[in-house]
Amino acid sequence: MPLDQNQWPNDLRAFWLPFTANRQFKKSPRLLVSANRMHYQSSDGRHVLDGTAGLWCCNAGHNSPRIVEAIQKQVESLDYAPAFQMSHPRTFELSNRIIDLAPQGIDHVFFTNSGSESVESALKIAIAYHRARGEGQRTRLIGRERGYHGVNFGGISVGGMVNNRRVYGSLLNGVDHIRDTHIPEKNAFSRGQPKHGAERADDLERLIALHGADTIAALIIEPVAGSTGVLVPPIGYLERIHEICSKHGILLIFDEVICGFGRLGDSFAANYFGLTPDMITCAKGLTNGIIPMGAVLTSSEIHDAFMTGPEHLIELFHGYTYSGNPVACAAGLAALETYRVDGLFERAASLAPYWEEAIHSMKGMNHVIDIRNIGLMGAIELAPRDGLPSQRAFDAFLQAFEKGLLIRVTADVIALSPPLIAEKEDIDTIFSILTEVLQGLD
Ligand code: PXG
Repeated sequence: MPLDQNQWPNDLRAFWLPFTANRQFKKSPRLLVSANRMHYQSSDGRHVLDGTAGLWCCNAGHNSPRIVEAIQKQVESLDYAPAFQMSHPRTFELSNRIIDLAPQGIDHVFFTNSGSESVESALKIAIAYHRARGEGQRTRLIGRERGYHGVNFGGISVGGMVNNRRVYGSLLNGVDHIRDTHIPEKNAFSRGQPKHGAERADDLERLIALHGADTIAALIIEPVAGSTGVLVPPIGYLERIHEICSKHGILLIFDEVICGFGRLGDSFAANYFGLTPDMITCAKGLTNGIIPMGAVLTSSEIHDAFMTGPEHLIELFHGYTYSGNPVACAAGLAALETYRVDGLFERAASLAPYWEEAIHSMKGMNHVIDIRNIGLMGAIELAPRDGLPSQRAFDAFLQAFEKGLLIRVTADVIALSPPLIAEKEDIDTIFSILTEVLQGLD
């Protein structure tokens, strides 16, 4: 049903939309008014297939009844409990459920409210950890070019997406970046992990030689880079990164805000790739995107390094008012239960080959210069228009939405990440709409 006239906002001026072309948007707003499973309904009454799980977060689809009910029940019994020097039972329950899903050796959970906060928390914990064990000179943080780690100062400092950094001054000092793993001249149209590029991990050795390992606290990377346009790690790359970090006592942080909770067909990318980092940052799918919540998962070694000194003193001077909010915890518990009962991680794994076939069937279409995929995520990269980067993909986004499909675009890359409840027919619909869009795109 189209939106009732009385519900339509009469003035769009006050709201400043995040990461949005505000003036274009306000000329022709795109409003979603309800959702169910794989579909949104737009304010003009159209059904829109969700090709992106919201913003990579609604892994169990929309308005999942178990999660909705859990939130309703929780808010009726305990709305809020102070997060400092107090807690409530659900924080412990949820931490244990998360740890059950994490690789062996990851045993502790620190709650935040977003991916950006998870990243800030992990970076601070890394520096404080080294200090706690007498290596206070290890303060340097390393990220990777084209990395996305949220929008706070730590995250944009270790991040490597130019537009997110360049107007914000000098950022954190003592940060450096290894090269990204994008090698289109060798790897274009790879299915799953590309063959070439494991040696890009050795770029970390270059920075170690430059700065000295004993000044470096941590390396943070996305196991699969999401926001920059789905860059899948070359075969052997992550293993080499893990080995170099271990050799030099550098903490390895996997930023799994996108990969976590089933996107690759396993609980975490760490499990998928069979590697245990020192910390994992997550958010999004933790509550199926319904209530903001994030977390940093750490090894016992990191956690235990702080558990010294007099017992009445605070060990880590860090936390948020809403760390472990009861309603968020209820949403998280219900989301994890839904993933388990409905077998959604396994479902993603079993759909991945179909997904791969479907996305690679777009090869040869108008403007397509690369296609990348892993698990239930993928990207179709378009050649940019001369002198007008991003415009062609943005047009594709607008046209897809008109035709009833929600996609994400970043520069000239179309990124896709449907909810893990997708049926094969949904996947077919995604690519038949995209085919129509690309055929008509100049
Ligand atoms: N780390 C990673 C790896 C992310 O992908 C964040 C941190 C920050 O999370 P918050 O919750 O603070 O937004 C993210 C977020 C997109 C898109 O379409 C990606 C994100 C957010 C919004 C859009 O690529 N990733």
